Amino acid sequence: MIQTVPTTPFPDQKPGTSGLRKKVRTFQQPHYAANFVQSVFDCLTGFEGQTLVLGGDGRYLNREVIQIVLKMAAANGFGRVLVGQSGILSTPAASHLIRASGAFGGLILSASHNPGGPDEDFGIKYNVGNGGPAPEKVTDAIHARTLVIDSYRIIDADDVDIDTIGSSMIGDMAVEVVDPVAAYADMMEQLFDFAAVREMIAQGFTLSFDAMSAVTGPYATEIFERRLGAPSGTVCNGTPLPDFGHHHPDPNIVHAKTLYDLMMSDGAPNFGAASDGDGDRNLIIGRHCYVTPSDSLAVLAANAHLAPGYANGLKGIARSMPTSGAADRVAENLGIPLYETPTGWKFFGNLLDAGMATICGEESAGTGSDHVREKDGIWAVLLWLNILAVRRQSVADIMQAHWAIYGRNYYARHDYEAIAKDRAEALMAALRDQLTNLPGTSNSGGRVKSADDFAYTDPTDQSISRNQGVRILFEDGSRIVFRLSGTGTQGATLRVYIERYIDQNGNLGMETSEALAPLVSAAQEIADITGFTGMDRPSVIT
Ligand code: G16
Repeated sequence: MIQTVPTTPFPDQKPGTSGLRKKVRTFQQPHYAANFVQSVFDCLTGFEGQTLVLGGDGRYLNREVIQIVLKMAAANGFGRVLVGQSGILSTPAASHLIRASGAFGGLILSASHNPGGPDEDFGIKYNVGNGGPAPEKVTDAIHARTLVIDSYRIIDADDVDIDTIGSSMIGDMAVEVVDPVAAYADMMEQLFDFAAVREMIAQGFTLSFDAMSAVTGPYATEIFERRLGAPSGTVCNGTPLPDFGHHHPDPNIVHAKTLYDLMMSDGAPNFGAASDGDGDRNLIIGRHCYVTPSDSLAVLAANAHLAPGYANGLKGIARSMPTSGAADRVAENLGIPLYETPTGWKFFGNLLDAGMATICGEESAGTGSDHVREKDGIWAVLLWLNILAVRRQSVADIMQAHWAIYGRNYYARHDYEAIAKDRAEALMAALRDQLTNLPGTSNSGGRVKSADDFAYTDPTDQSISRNQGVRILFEDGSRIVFRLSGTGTQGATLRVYIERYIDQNGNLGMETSEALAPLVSAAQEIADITGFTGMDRPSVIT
């Protein structure tokens, strides 16, 4: 029986860079999740009788919210829901399933790389029919709806068995529980030369993949161990756990420290990689050689033609503004366009749909292509493996060879976490006030050439996004970018992105911290980070 449940709005349901992310306890308030889901449905038209894809990264609250969504989808008139077995679907696999099944859209339950558990984070994200995150006009409409919602529709029914593959009905709606891995793994086999990678592994190439007790465990085990023949144990932390085993499932050198230490040790395997909570981010480390996400994008773009799925070349490369310019040089060399977008994968979706770009990437460890409309951690690992299988060089040798052609963009991101929101906003406002005065002045980083607040005009629909981060550009091509994170759930996070370019004839072998030291001082001088935040050093450097 369909029930219409009266409710009152929650004032804090504004979706961020990728959906609504809040503490689990916030989501546990009566009606909280239902209000948001109904607000999403209220902003959609024409979904009656259509298919919805549903799944999440297995974090705490995943199963409960899956049941709520199933009953609400039935009450609102969807014809069918495809749900990943046990509620599991990685973000890229959900994107693929939406596209492959011709679904109207999908709900992905995840707070991505944020920790999980009763005291940690949960999230709900709506993806549209192209498989990508809802565009800003949709998320704005959802937010507006959350502020006035007064009821939601739900079916009074028993919970559905989501652990057994097969079909059942809730009211008039079919629920199909599907294997979350198979279709995704099949797509990967189409894109990459599995035979070459299998042979490389059979000949003794070793790898270690850290699934961080998050969603990629089942995907990695199927692909790396079963289909590519890597020995069992290649995948570490391979079972998705509701609290990610107390890991912080953010694949960077701080949170994937065990992998990092292994890769820097004498007994390091040839290749190490990790992915995040929902499987869209990646970390790549060769033996004794960490690869920054910005460099990884550049190397993948320069070598993508070595994989069958990209043998015809790339149409274009897109990167988010704070991502280093390493990929720009590759695009120039290939004679293809380079697009610089604001942070947020949704900005790439339009370019991919329009056939303007093939490969996209972000400094925040996201890389992907036009095979889905999300970034894709396992995809990035497989493209690296395909390249290694063809080139038969170590990761370190590939990096050296790359810099010798293109020069090196030394790069680091300094995060100042859990700052009081008003202090962070005051810091950004003070920076914006200086924009016109900075050009021509000098500081530890050298002479400032220009300074602006990044704005982007989408070439596909001419929509404009303003205030996307303050950029300080120096005369020698170095750059500092200041931006507030859109994904934190506690106070504000200030991100300071620092980049210095050294051309092919310069010193390509410096330590990153050494290369960037003058710019780190300049960031402090320009933004008075300590004065505004009270912090004398970043919480995390990646
Ligand atoms: C999300 C978006 C990414 C974006 C990131 C930025 O990542 O999908 O495209 O780069 O947020 O995070 P922040 O605003 O904190 O810098 P994810 O992996 O959290 O979905």
